[in-house]
Amino acid sequence: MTASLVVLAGCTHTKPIPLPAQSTVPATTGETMTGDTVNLEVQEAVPAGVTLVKAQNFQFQPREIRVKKGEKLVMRVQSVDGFHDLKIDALQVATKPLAPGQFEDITIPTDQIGTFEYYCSISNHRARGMIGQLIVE
Ligand SMILES: [Cu+2]
Repeated sequence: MTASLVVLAGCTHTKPIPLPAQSTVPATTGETMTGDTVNLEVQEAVPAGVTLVKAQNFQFQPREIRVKKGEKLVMRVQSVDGFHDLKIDALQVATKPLAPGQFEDITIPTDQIGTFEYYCSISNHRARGMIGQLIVE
């Protein structure tokens, strides 16, 4: 009995001063976070200097890319749905076949002025509209 009283006494001695019942700090926790500000951006950030080219059934986005001669051009070819690739025969560049969601960065030589067709070489995709133009000017 005596021992417990001593312990309680010790406790009360070191007990922190209770906060006043009326706190002046507004209780905002949870109150200002109810708005639905969910970021629906699904795309990964494309690094600066990289041109995103989306490949889907059955088109490329964009269908036309213009660059100045000698300008650095890296195309990030990303499949949105289905299997696709991107080839430019005249410049001897190509990606591997890309599964949905996959991408590949390819560096395009731009030392030649001209219009170069890019296309998807998978199945009959080219005939179905998977073509675009790279214009180096
Ligand atoms: Cu394709």
